[in-house]
Amino acid sequence: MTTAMPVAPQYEDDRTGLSVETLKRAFMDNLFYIQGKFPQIASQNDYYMALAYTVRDRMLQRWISTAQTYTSQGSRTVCYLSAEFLMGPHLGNNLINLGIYDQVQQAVTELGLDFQALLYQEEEPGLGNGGLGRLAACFLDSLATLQIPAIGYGIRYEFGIFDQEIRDGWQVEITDKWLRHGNPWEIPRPEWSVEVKLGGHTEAYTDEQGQYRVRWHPYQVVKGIPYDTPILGYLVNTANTLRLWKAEAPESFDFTAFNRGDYYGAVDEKIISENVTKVLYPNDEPIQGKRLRLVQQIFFVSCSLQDMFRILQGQGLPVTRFHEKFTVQLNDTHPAVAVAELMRLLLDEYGVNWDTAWEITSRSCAYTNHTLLPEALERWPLSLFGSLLPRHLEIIFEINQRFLDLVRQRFPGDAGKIQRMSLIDESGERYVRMANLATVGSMAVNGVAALHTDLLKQTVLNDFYALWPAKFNNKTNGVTPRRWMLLSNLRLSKLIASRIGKTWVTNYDELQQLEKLQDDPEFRQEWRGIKRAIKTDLVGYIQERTGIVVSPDSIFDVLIKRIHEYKRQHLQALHIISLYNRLKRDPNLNIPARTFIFGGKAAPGYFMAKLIIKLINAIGEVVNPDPDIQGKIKVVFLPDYNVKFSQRVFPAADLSEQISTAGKEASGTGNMKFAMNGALTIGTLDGANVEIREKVGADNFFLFGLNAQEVMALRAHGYRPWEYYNSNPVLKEVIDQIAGGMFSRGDTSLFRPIVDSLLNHDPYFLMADFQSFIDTQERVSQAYQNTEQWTRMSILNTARTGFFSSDRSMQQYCQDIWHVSAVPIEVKPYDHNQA
Ligand code: B1H
Repeated sequence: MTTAMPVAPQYEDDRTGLSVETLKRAFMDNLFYIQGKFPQIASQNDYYMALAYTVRDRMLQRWISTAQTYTSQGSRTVCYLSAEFLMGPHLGNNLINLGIYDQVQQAVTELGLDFQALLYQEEEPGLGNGGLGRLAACFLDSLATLQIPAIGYGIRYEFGIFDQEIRDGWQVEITDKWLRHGNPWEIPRPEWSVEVKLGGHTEAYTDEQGQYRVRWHPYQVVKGIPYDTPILGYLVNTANTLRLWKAEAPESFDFTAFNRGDYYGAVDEKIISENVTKVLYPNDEPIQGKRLRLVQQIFFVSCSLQDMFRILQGQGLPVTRFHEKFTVQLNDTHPAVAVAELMRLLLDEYGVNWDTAWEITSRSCAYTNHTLLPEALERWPLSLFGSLLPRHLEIIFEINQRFLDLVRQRFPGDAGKIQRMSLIDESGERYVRMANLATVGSMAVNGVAALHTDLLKQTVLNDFYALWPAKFNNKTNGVTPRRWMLLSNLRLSKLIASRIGKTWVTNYDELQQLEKLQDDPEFRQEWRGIKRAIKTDLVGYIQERTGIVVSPDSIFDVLIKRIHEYKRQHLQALHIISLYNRLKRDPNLNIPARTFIFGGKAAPGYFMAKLIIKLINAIGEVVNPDPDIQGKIKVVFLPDYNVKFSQRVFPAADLSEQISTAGKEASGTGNMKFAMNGALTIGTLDGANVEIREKVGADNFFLFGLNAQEVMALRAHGYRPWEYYNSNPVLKEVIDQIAGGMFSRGDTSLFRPIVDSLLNHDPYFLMADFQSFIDTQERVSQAYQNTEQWTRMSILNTARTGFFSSDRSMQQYCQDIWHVSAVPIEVKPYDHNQA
């Protein structure tokens, strides 16, 4: 437009200004113009929305400047493909990263509103199951903070992870309607919609140049619409994009059905298409092999890759430079079909030859493995895969043939290797192996903790490691100190800042300066005072949610994570019962009071996990009201564990339970959040616990149990859980009490599956680790009584865990895998004349 436009106002702009007065005016304006409400009738949610829009306005300029800069500079960009992004509430985090938390708090308070209540009003986008999805969210925060051009690509599930209620001790799942009040953080971009083909058949033909080509005639087409959310870095101008795809029916398909007079067919088509992004599969770790899940995968992968080609072409670059412009990180195998889809786009849509297409693909993709659990390694029945993705299956066969030729050349006569490394599992019903596809099609493969990467090389991907040792690398996970310290533990962050300044928030090494303060009694006292204040807040929350009264002077012993047998929540249950037995016998036993706090969701179809929840609640019902033990033990199962709730719990913990069977937990990230917030860990040598212990020092970590080698050896030599039961009277008593109905009002069948599993198979070695766990818990109790010493250990945990900042993880990915560098953003003031 060249005609005269209004000139930019000279006074502080209501959409960008940061003074308290301007913030107040902008907030009231948004209440009026966006929510259409006036204070007398405005709901808490109206106020939340008005505030969210006020904050979003202040991000938009940065977001647009960032996009302009990346476009004009043609910046190399990280594309992080993940089926899950567990972002947690945006509002508080955006305030922190914008650096306007205090002003906004003041503005809202001066308007007579409860600031914390408004933050709490936000319905969190629960678009993930657990650690894997939350890791993706931490990575986006760090990438923006490091000013790295990055796009997070995923799925805009209409229903995220279910809400959990506890009724009569059992988990009940409630649909997560997170979008019901609208989502102020996203902007739909229908103009960048793309189409994804499914089903049908392929047809070979020869093009005008005499080239062999393939045409795919799909049975169905689904339209993907991108929804963008800005991801702001901490105190920088960079605002990257999280782009999530929603599925809809393409209009053209409706019309064909309409023209046939098939109204219901047309509507069906619409419903079928929209189902694609309806709901997140709520299984953490084990996969289910459902057709719709594969549709979700190809849907978001194809949308995202097509979007990258649109960007590439928008910058006037040829498709053959794809790998220079983009690096595509596959977050586990859920997006692994990207290898085949990128090949297909290059071969069939852009007419690139095979060798060039393969070169581009295998130089673009990199794969992160997150699990060694055999049942969690994704495989798709060949028949299902081929019926949905006939062209991709052809391409996978071709990749496989070429790949196995290479293996035969390198390892002649090794038929076992061929069988194990093939992209197709032919041992029974045929399957496509997604981990093998991802490994073959990637330039780099990484595990998520040092031990995990070692085990990956030694076991699951050992053959691939022998073939391509240089492809394998470790990238230990991290968590963002913005959300997990600044935002969730503002009081501790302020204490730290009062002594070492504020720059530790982005220079994680600086936390080490706290080490010397361990000797400062005044600092220790302040440290303890903060912990106690936070615990007192949690006491109120626990009472509100469960009615259980607990003491802030007890040890807050916390086990929060998805419920899974390998994570061994039931080992803690056994410990509680043994402690209860001791106290019943000797009520004057000299041990500090403990509050056992649990939280976590079980996959809806995972019977044993649900029974473990019931067992924990059942123990609480017996123990909590028992006058004999004088309130020395309280057992609390807090319902509906999610990001929002976890932000209250990590800072309040004294003891972090990281008790998985060694070799089973790839990394863990909750373990890092606890340690950074000054909780001590009781844990096995599993996942990142190993590195946490190395960093904080063995004296400041409560180690127990078998290590991964010992677990494997015990399994190999024939493990007999019965023997532990027979030879350990403490353990025997506990098991007999569960079996005998002590926690089920005499019902001896209710917990039988747990007892039987432990006595007969015990695949996660609870019986073997029991005594070591009990003994170590006793050491914890003793250590807690030395208050000064405990505080020192707590300070050292915070001081020495800066390494677990996701900034460090992201720097390592950038250097070793992605080869991208920072692109600082200058914010141009909004110019009405140019708009
Ligand atoms: C992790 C998963 C996972 N590993 C399948 N694997 C899923 C697998 O919906 N699915 O099908 C969902 C999730 N999640 C976790 O990743 C590991 O167990 C943790 O140890 C690790 O810290 C986390 C992040 O790397």
